[in-house]
Amino acid sequence: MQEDWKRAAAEAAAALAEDGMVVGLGTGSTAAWAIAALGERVRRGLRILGIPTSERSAAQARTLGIPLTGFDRHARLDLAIDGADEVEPGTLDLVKGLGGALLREKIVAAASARLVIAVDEGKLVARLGSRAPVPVEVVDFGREATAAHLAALGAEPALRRGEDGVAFRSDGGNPILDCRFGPIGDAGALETALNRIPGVIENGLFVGRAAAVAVGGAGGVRWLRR
Ligand code: ABF
Repeated sequence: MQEDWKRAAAEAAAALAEDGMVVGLGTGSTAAWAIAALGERVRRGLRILGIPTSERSAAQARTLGIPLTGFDRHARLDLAIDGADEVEPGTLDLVKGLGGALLREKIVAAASARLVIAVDEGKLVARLGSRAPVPVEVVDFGREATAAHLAALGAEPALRRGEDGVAFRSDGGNPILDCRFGPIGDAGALETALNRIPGVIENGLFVGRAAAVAVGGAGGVRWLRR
C-alpha cells in the first residue's frame, strides 16, 4: 500500500520533466520510483540529462539509459526530484538524509530552479523532528567535540551504524550523527545553527527549498505548493 503511494507520488513528480531539462535525481526508495518513471519516459523519447545525488541513483540511472551530466558541464539544474523523511505541510520544510545522501541532495537542491519532493502521506508531520532525527554529516576529526556542540543545541547525537555495527559512511566518506531534537520550533534557525558548528559539513533540514510536494495516499496524489 505505502509502496503504491510512494510510486504514485514519484510518477506525478517525474511527469514534470520536460525535453532539454537538466534534472536532479534524488535518493531513496521513493526517488527510485521517480528515476524508474524518468527512465521509461527517456525510453519513449524524452531528452533530459540527469545529475544523481548518490552512487546508488547514478547506477540505477545508467541501467535505465538516462544520460548523466555533472556540475562541470551544468552548474544549474531545471528541476530536482527527491524524497524526504518528514514534510511540514504548511511550510514545505523538510527533514532529509535518513538515506545518507543529504549533502549531495542539498547541493543539487540549491542549484535547481525547482525542488519537487515526492512522499507517501505517512511522511507528513505537524512539526519537523516529531519522528525523525535530523541527520548531520560531520568530518571524522574531532567528532566527539562536534557531537558535544550538537548536544548543547538540544540534540541527542547518535553515530549512525550499519546493520553490521560498522559506522555508516556517506558517498563522500563521512560519518553521520543522527540528532534527535523532538519537535522543532524554528527549523530555519536550527538549520543555520547546526551549520555554524566546526566539523559539521551539512545537516538534513531543508528549509524554504521545496517548491512543491506530491503526496501519495489512499485518495491518490495531491499537491502541496508553496
Ligand atoms: C532521500 O531518501 C532522503 O533525503 C531521505 O532520507 C530518504 C527518503 O527515503 P524513502 O523514499 O525510501 O523513504 O530522499
